[in-house]
Amino acid sequence: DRIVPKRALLSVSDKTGLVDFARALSAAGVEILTTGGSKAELEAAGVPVIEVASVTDFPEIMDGRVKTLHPKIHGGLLAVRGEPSHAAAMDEHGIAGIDILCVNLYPFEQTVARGAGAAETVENIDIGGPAMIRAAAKNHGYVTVLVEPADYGDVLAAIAEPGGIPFALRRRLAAKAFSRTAAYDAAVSAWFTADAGGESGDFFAAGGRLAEALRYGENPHQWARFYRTTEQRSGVATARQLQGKALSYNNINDTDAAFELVSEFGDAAAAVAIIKHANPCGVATGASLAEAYAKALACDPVSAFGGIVALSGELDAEAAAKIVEVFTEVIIAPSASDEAAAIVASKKNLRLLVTGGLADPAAAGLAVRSVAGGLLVQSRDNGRVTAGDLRVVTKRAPTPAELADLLFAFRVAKHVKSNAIVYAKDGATVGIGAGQMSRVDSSRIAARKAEDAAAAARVSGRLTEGAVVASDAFFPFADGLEAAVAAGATAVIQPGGSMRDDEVIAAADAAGLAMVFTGMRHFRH
Ligand code: 93A
Repeated sequence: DRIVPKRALLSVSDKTGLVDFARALSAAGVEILTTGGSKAELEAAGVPVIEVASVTDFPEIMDGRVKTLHPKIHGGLLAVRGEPSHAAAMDEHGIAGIDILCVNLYPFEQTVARGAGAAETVENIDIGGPAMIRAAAKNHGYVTVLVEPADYGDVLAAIAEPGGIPFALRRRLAAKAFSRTAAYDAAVSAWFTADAGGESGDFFAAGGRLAEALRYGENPHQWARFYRTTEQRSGVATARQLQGKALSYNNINDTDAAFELVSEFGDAAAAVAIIKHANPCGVATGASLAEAYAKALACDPVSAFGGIVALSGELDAEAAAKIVEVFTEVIIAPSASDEAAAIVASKKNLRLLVTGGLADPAAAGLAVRSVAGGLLVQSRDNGRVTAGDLRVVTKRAPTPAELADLLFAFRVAKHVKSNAIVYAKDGATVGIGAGQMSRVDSSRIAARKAEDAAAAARVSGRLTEGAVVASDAFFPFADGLEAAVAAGATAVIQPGGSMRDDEVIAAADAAGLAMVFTGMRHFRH
């Protein structure tokens, strides 16, 4: 299944690595066909080439719009080697086989990105390139197709092996080739539909630009890709990575959760969120990022190991020094001081991402998930409860300090998988219960986590004593509230709206708790 290539066609817009690749092919005895611009580059470097125009016996015409669109090229790419009728056609029409196709396309995406006008953008829609790429990829049984310089090395290495390029490599490159032409056409289509406005509801037109092929998905046996949409939002998709290993699928998912959460607290002097498995294991506000980080870490120092840390402001040296003491996967912040970046640099693998600003929690956007055979698309949860939305339902109203913590806890709960229970005190979470099927289990877990944190910090007494508690959805029974009372909570925030609200309110009154209803639910699954 290996093939020793005899002829290659090189036609590239991005000429990175072209000369070295062509020179190595030539040295391996491969004849090189090429188009105008690529030819000029190769000839200047002294690599022997044959112009496509001399093979087709037809000049490049119409400013290059027609240069490789010719049966002598496409026949050479598509012929099934050893098939008698194909061999006869090659003989009859003087078609020689092409064994390697190396094409990267007119830079359509970059042309759009730099805001070029319509005429220039249209001229950058490559027609001949995708046609050849698709032909070569279809015929991967015989042809090797390369669509980016990153693959030049692998192909040269395979040519050097006995027997030449193996089927497995040709197949892998063909798959990549088709995903490249698909992404390219998606970009073209998105540009055409962008004028129609986002309200048309064509979700696919809004997104789907391949940003990166990831090493694997949630697990190593799953493949994964990262797509960027046209939504202009500060976050992991638009961030700049200053250092560290490539982000994994799980890193991207968790970093998104962390940054979306910390962005809720843009009004605080400083805020920090630490995320593990898409749930926060500690969130806090403070006078400085270092203080907020210490408070967030104290909530659940065990879970924070290997976590993602999001900060609401510029990463400074003091905060950076504290964060690098704990094994951390990713730090994301609006910016980082030089001193802080130098501290992070002491951990080679630790990724540092800067976004330029916080995300707007109130901004509109889309949230997408897949179901078997379909997609669920909804507007993102940009609901935000403020003090004016709250309705006091108990005899006692919350104190100003309780009120601040209630709003803080409810904003955190919005970012915790349901059923979510969040205990908070002094602008920091002290216990988080996430992702349980019953609300009372989440309540118990949150209280138990707070006990663990107290033990870890050698604090006597319960961290939940005098804390407030938030629930992402209403308490269906009084038991969830009674669990909060048992943990020592003094105030509760929840949407309300249960059939048994009266029982829940009565239980709160009996224990002297203050309770407020938000009227807004924050399920998150
Ligand atoms: O204008 S095209 O759509 N018509 C063609 O026949 C054609 N053949 C190759 N664009 C075409 N190409 C593209 O030209 C390739 O995809 C590549 O991006 C570029 C290389 O041109 P040059 O070698 O002249 O710089």
